[in-house]
Formats: sequence, structure tokens, C-alpha cells
Amino acid sequence: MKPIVTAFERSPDRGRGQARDMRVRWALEEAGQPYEVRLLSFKAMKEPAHRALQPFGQIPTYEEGNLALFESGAIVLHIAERHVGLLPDDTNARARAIAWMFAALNTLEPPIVDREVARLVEHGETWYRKRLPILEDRIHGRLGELSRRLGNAEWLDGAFSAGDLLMVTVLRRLNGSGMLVEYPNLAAFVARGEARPAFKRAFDAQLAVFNSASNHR
Ligand code: GTB
Repeated sequence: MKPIVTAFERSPDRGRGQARDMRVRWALEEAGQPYEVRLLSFKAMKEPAHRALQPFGQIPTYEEGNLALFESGAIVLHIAERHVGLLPDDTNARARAIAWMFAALNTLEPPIVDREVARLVEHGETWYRKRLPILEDRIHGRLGELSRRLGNAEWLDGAFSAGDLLMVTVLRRLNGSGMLVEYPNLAAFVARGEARPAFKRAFDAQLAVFNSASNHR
């Protein structure tokens, strides 16, 4: 039975693959696991049927037989634990790869999301122009630290893992901001992730949803 992932019926990112279903699609593609997608309107996401799966009325969710999961990081970890290719076999290397998954979601993503939220909902506030550089400095702090740790390595800790997958999806949120330009090794890291065939299949699948919604408007 194929797992079912939920995604936006009309993604606000216009097919740029920034919503968090993208990381789940990518993990499933890396694992060679076919999946189905249930597309949801914003209204449907807030209805009891979806909240039973995702208490906060968000995407993505993941259903597989009698298992229902929410939180993209937990879903990617679940996929990585059950298929080869996303976590090393060695116990210590596996623990380190999981640490990178948490670092992507807990250390890098929050300041990046803070900036996105400010740009979206706070741009009319009198203090916005003062706050934005503060938020960007915070991101630069993390990017500098990550860049120094990555150095000339291809991936964060040995072979490609779910830690790299999540980190690439998080850093991609800065596409178009110009903020990665100062960190050529991070920009190359993101490009390496995006060049993976599994990434491309996942990206094309979410883009097809956007294109099909645009054709039916
Ligand atoms: N911690 C949860 C997880 O990792 O699964 C967060 C899930 C989440 O934020 N989901 C968002 C959502 O459902 C979509 S991904 N939002 C609707 C709501 O809360 O009502 C976040 C997102 C949305 C849009 C863009 N974009 O347009 O670029 C990028 C990212």
C-alpha cells in the first residue's frame, strides 16, 4: 500500500517547492518508495478530518496503513529509518546524521522562518526596517557557522543522509534572498542537493500540481 502525503492544492510559493511536503516527497524519492498525494485547500486543512491527522491544521501529513504522522521532520525520520539510503548503518554515524536533521529544523530553520514571517506580515510596521537587519544578522551568524563546519566537504557528515536532505530544504528557503552568495560552499551544497535525481522527481511532482492548478483557474 502506498503512503499518502498531504500537500497544498494551491501552493502559495507558485511551484518553487518551498512548502514542507517537498522534503517528504524528496525523502520518499530517495527511498524509491512510490506515494500518493492528497491535495488540500486552506479550508480543508482547518477542518476536523484533517486536524485529526495534523492538530495544527497544516501540511504535510503522512498516512501508511494504520500509521498517521505529522511534522515533516518526524515523517522524514520515519522514512529514513525504514528504507536504505537516508541514514548510515553505523550506529554512531546514524546518530550524527539525526543530529544534523535536528540542527536543520531547530537551529537553522527558525531564524530563516522569522525573516519570512517578518517580510510577509510585519512589513507595514514602523519598526520593520529596524527589525529586518537584526533577523538577517541572526541568519548570517548561523550560515557562517554552518559554512565553516561544512568546509570543502560534499555533505555534512560523510555520505548523503536525511540530515543533508533537511538542511538543503531549509537553506533553499533563502533562494532569491541573495543571502547564500557570501557562502559559496553552502550555495554549492544546495546545488548538489537540487541536482540529485530524487530531488528533481520530487520537485517536478510538486510543480505539476501548481501547473495543473494554474491551468484550471
Ligand atoms: N513544523 C511543521 C512541519 O514541519 O511539518 C510545520 C508545517 C507547516 O508550517 N506547514 C505549512 C502550512 O500548512 C506549509 S509549509 N501552513 C498553513 C497554515 O499554517 O495554515 C510552510 C510554507 C508555506 C508556504 C511557503 N511559500 O509560499 O513559500 C513556504 C513554506
